[in-house]
Amino acid sequence: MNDQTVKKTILSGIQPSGALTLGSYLGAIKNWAALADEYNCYYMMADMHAITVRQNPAELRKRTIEQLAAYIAAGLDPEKNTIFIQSHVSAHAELSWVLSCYTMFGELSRMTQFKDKSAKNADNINAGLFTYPSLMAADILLYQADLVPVGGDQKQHVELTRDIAVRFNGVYGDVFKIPEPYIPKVGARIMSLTSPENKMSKSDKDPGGCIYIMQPPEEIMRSFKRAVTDSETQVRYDVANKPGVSNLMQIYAVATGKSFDEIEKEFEGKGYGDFKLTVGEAVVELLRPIREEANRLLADKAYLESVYKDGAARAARTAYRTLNKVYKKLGFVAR
Ligand code: ATP
Ligand code: LTN
Repeated sequence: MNDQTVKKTILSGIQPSGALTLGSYLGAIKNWAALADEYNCYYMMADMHAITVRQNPAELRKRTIEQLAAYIAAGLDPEKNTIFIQSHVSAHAELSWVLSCYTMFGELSRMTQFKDKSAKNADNINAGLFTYPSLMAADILLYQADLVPVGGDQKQHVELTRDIAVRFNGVYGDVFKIPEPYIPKVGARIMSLTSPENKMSKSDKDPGGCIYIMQPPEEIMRSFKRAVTDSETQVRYDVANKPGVSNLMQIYAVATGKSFDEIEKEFEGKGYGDFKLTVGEAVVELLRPIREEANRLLADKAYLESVYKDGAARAARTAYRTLNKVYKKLGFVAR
């Protein structure tokens, strides 16, 4: 038996719609690197998803490559993981169309991300923003993924993918593997440092609330010093009453591996000033090697190009196998 038949498959992706944040690192990427030996892994730069919101073309191109460098710098070995750019494997667009015919208007209307993004982009509520989950389902189902490692905000999309796959299989037999979301216990929802009731998000209009993977240490420290806390002085995990402090505790816990109990003890009797500095320093040290390695890789464009070309060729082999099967089941005449 070869690897493909023994190992389970993983697929995930991130849209190059902005600089990568600490949220996407802790919620998603950090967990990916550890899975390479156990699973057959596919990770992509979801550039096709990114254009559901208007992008500057030069920026999009640049960010896609920066995201690739960050993936590798965060520990994704291109020899062990298939890393590719979504638009390079046209099977994604093709299966997306098919699946949009098996996705219901009502289902898409219930997606919280669609509701949030329509509110934020009221002048551009385009059809792609609405059918975004059908493309995401295509991404996942093309590779017959067993697991989809994402942050908590993407759970609803993975659940819809399952519903679409079950519906399709119900009509045509066992075509798709039914995937499961894989969400970290801690770090699945990192909040903004300035408005801890909102998710830290790369397209956030308030950059002070966000920490970026590639940000210099001084800026990271400045953002942590300004982080919103509350009028008490006690470091205690209580999301409902102390959202700012609980968010900082969550960040510190994932950065250091400490439990909430240990953190509460560590800062007993100390003020928030000390606490914010310590969390900031832990994040600086967590991100430092990633930033340095990403910058080193970005100076070697030929290497990065070889990674995404090789990735797309490998991904396409699997993707077209599934797409051909789907077309046959649907009754399309073979090309
Ligand atoms: P955008 O603002 O463009 O919607 P985003 O910053 O919300 O982007 P995504 O590209 O949507 O980030 O997410 C990339 C991955 O990181 C997804 O798996 C997502 O669930 C996860 N993720 C994003 N933000 C966070 C966060 N604040 N906490 C934990 N996980 C997150
Ligand atoms: N929608 C995801 C990005 C994404 C994705 C995927 C994640 C696109 N396709 C397939 C997992 C599997 C987001 O992070 N906003």
